[in-house]
Amino acid sequence: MHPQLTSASSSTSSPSDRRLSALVRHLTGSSPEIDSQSILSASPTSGFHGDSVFSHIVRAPEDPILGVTVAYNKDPSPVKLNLGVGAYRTEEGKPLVLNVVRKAEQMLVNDRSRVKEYLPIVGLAEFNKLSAKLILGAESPAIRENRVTTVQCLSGTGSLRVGAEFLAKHYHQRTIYIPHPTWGNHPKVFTLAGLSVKTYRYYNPVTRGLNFQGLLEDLGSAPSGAIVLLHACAHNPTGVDPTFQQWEQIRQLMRSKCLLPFFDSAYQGFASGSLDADAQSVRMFVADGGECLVAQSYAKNMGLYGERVGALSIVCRAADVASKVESQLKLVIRPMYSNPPIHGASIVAIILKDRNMYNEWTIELKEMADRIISMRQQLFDALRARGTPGDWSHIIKQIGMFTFTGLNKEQVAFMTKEYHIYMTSDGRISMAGLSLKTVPQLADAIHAAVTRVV
Ligand code: PLA
Repeated sequence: MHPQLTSASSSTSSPSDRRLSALVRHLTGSSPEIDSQSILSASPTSGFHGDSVFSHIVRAPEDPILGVTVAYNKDPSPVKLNLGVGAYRTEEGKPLVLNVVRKAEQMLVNDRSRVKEYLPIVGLAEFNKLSAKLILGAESPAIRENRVTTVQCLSGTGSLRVGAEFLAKHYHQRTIYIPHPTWGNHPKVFTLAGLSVKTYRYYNPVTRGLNFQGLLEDLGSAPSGAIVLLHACAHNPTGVDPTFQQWEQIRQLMRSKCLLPFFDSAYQGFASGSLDADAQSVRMFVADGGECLVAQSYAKNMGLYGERVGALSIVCRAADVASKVESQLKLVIRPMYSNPPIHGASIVAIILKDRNMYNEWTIELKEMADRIISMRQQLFDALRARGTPGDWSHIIKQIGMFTFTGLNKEQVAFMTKEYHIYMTSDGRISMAGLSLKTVPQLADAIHAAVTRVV
């Protein structure tokens, strides 16, 4: 043993103190050798007094949406059904990888010239251009005039977060109005980015439709310049969207008050089956020449959930502004995750730039949307056949991935306990997780819940 270590082994110091001082000497260079065995053998608590430095930490609750999957995974029942997270399932209840995505991946694998170099901070240039075109339309004057900056981000969530951080740093109004209710992650994303979150009325639980009057009143009394989060289509969780005429009124009101639109487009193509129809709200706001932000996700419409592919576009009034905005977006992204992943964005770029691949995609997308729509009819018919009390027409009126059933927390808990059906406690069900085989099970469960649990 090194003499210094030996001398440290006085009878007054404990073995853990000795290990510690040996480590200090080693790290400061005063001891070239060290009894590494004694350090490695130190048990986690032996050298330090008291508990873990993290022992005060309280257990956080599971996420209200993703936590449903955690509970579902723990259930050993063979009939369990997960209608919590919005993830598309086939008629056989399996996750779906689109054929066109498999093809694109094969092309990527076969192309030996492809490398794994870092992408630029803003991501894959081709992907960004094509993404802007997809949401704003091929003929968009804003794109033609170079007034749009688009950066590749980590799916819809990452795009919202980057946009929010940018606004918190550079926009004069720090308040964002989000609909009530909205996707549960919205308030967290915006608050953590440094914005102050307020809500505007959106849903009327009595009509199970849009509270249009409330929406107009709340946006009408928002301070000038405030940011407003709008679901581009297929509002989550309500499945209720404004009509074209209502969008037009919202646009006029927002422009007259200089409210800044921040669109969340997580379901383009999923609401109606048409990519263009589902982008109408966004395009209406861009057509008037005004400014807005759009967060896009390819999780649902291309089934790229875990690849985390999305884009943030900021539409500006002038090209030089857009280019300065982009320079600042880079400063937001670089310290956050440096630059985005390459694989998913390459898949999207291959599909969007080739006419045949694109057409194939739209067919597969329409099939998914149509299957969801047919599940609405099936569930509605099944409840009617059972004479389930209540008006269930909202199931066929609502759009997109979810039905906001109106079932309360207790009824949801009952359905999970008695029927092994998993859904979020606000009564939202993912229609994309249903199949012909499971509709009767869900209808039985809803019937029992509304007749037995008040
Ligand atoms: N915006 C809205 C309105 C969403 O519903 C979701 C996903 C996202 C953004 C983010 O999606 P992404 O980051 O995966 O692109 N909402 C899901 C999943 C489908 C989730 O909660 O993360 C949901 O079940 O509500």
